[in-house]
Amino acid sequence: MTIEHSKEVWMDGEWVAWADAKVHILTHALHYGTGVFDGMRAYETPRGPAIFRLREHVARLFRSAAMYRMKIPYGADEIEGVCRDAVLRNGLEACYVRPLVWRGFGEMGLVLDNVPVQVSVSVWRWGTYLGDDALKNGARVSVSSWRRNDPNIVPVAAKATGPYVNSALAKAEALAAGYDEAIMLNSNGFVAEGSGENIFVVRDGVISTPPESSGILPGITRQSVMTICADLGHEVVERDILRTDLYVADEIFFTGTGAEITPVREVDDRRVGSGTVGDITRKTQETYFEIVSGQRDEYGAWLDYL
Ligand code: PPE
Repeated sequence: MTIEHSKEVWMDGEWVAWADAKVHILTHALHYGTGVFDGMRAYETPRGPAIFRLREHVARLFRSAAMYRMKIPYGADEIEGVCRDAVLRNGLEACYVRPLVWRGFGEMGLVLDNVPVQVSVSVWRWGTYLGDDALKNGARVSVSSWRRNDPNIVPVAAKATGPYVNSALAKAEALAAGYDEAIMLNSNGFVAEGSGENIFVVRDGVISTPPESSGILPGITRQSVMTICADLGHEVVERDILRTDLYVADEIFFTGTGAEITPVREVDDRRVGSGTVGDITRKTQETYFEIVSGQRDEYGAWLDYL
């Protein structure tokens, strides 16, 4: 589905019209995938739009850039300011915010250090990531034949553009087979994550999620959900998860900026638990939506009001 056009994009210090936000065909990142990005959501609240965990997302952008030997020619506070302005200037209440840092036009070939680093921030309206039905009733997912990127092949803790072909192949395979999303195993055969989400598995009241050392993107929603679940009184453990753990789970859910908290109702055509959304998933999702919409003062520090 093509996205609805917004008004303005910030590119290298200037606000440009949506239609003019263009790059040269010899952009290094277009050929070699040499870019990093982040993604956050702005939500509508009673006090106007607020960006969820803006500071943490921008900090991760800088860590991603460092892993790829890129020096962002702006400070974190400047990028945070641009993200805020982007939402306001585009007149959007709820939207997705995408800072992108890429190797631009200059030198070609497999060099990094002499190619200029460019930066943009775009915003657009983005609905539910896996569909309204999946958000409400759960997604149908399959274990991918594609393994997750390995941290000794490309940095996986960085949110980098090129390595997302791994996710795109897994997602395309899942969609072509009639599923909503893919779950990828890592090169050791343990569950890593979805193509664009972290994963949580509940059994006998204990919530498990793969550790960062399993080669996942250290999700900001994941970290938030670990806090929410602990605050709700649940034990959360980071441990290696087997594919078969998915088949005997009581509940499974995805977390991500796009996916928010999406229940999983089927894995490889096997029903998860009773096949309906479980209590822990439901409560966690409800709490998350209350937090992002500004209804939970105790989590107020997670919202950056514009
Ligand atoms: N793992 C992967 C592979 C991933 O892409 C995401 C975010 C996460 C985990 C969750 O991270 P976080 O958003 O910090 O909780 N995926 C982005 C995908 C966007 C896109 O499709 O483009 C997102 O949700 O913004």
